[in-house]
Amino acid sequence: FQLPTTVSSHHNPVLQPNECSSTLFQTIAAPASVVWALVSDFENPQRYKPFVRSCRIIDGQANQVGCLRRVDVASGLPASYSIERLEILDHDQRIFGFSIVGGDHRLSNYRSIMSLHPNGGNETVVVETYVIDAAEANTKEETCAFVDTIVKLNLRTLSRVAEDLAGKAQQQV
Ligand code: A8S
Repeated sequence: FQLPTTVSSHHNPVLQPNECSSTLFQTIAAPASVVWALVSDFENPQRYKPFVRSCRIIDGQANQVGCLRRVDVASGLPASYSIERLEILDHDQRIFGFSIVGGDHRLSNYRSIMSLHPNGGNETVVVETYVIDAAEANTKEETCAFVDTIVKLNLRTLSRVAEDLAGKAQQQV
């Protein structure tokens, strides 16, 4: 898979010495429109993020850049909630970005960008790149390993939910 040059800067961030970053890929057997409907719904991350218990917009208008959501996560995690800002929502290029601006967790200065790429047939490649400050008591490797685990699980769940939706849509034809 060749990343289009139009989005390559999003996935090749310039890092400060205390930051770490990772890029994850997920191929999904569903059309980009179906995947995009899930990814771009800033108000409803629980549709594909298994740790999210509930979410509501707490400032600004839903799905307008700059709006804030409060995400409450499942018990058993090292945090209970997160405040997140919508940074990029580009429906033409299918690019979505958000940052974490508050909460009771230890993720500092987290931001993530996802881009969707139709891959022939009815397949979509999702590329997600995040940048985060290395947590105070942890190394960059530990911080990224923790975040990788969460993001990979989200992407795998996104794949399952989107494929499920695409399959159902086909049955209705
Ligand atoms: C995302 C990505 C991340 C979410 C993390 C990294 C989080 O929701 C969870 C556990 C935490 O300790 C931090 O795309 C926080 O949502 C599952 C509450 C922010």
